[in-house]
Amino acid sequence: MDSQNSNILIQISDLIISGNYKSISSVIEEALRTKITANEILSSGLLKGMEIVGIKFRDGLIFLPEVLMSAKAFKEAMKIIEPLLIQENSSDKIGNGKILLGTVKGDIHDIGKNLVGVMLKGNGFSVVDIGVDASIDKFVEAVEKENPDIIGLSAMLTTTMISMQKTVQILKEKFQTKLIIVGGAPVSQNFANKIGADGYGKNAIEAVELCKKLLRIN
Ligand code: B1M
Repeated sequence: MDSQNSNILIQISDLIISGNYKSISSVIEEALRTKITANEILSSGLLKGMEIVGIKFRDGLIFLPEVLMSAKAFKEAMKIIEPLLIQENSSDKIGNGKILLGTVKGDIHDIGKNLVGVMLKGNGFSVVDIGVDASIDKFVEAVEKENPDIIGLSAMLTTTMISMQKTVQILKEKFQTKLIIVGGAPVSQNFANKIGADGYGKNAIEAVELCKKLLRIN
């Protein structure tokens, strides 16, 4: 990558860190004009920036209002690159199956879940997203209405892992044969095994691979 491209990506990461949601769209447009791909913008710009936001927040260097602005900037950027990400990550397969996604009760983080949805769509899955802070009842109703092939639960807080566990337990009681996958920063393969989920995806790419594997799609 030439130095002009890496400068723009650093600029994008800095705009996420500073939560500059007003300027980010024009810089993303500029990056696309210089032929930087949406995947590069995501991984080397947006996600790099958000990682630093997380570290600064953890270390008490920034506070909730700043993190909210960073999240807003991330979402502004995603509005532009989402269709391109779907294109860049698309397989020629269509009609791979239906995935129901939601962030569990008590948790309002949705950037990671949304990204999982984008990558799934790019790989021919249809996605039904029930949003954040989703109660067990909301999951149950959505499963009854949508009859998805796989239910995907996201949790980003250590405190909401218990919500995830309860949701998986009730969904498994009600819909014995439905496949359930889980993910999110505090979640691990061990935790997934412990709560009886059928799979764990560390990131959006792994989530797609997992859905393909569970539904036996090559
Ligand atoms: Co919050 N937050 N936050 N936050 N936040 C974290 C998660 C935290 C790690 C920050 C920190 O301390 N370093 C920390 C959690 C600590 C813990 O519990 N271990 C934390 C905290 C404490 C909180 C609050 C409690 C703060 C407070 O109020 N005092 C509060 C909780 C609110 C609530 O949910 N009830 C809170 C609030 C917020 C904001 C609203 C300000 C905002 C969220 C905005 C939004 O999502 N719309 C926010 C943000 C932005 C973050 C950080 C900085 C970034 C999260 C993010 O979007 N990452 C985060 C720190 C961090 O993670 N580094 C943090 C980018 C995203 C693409 O990655 O979400 O990991 P990620 O998703 C990945 C994978 O996890 C995986 O794939 C995704 C894509 O690759 N994945 C799945 C996710 N879901 C999946 C599902 C799958 C498979 C894979 O299958 C179904």
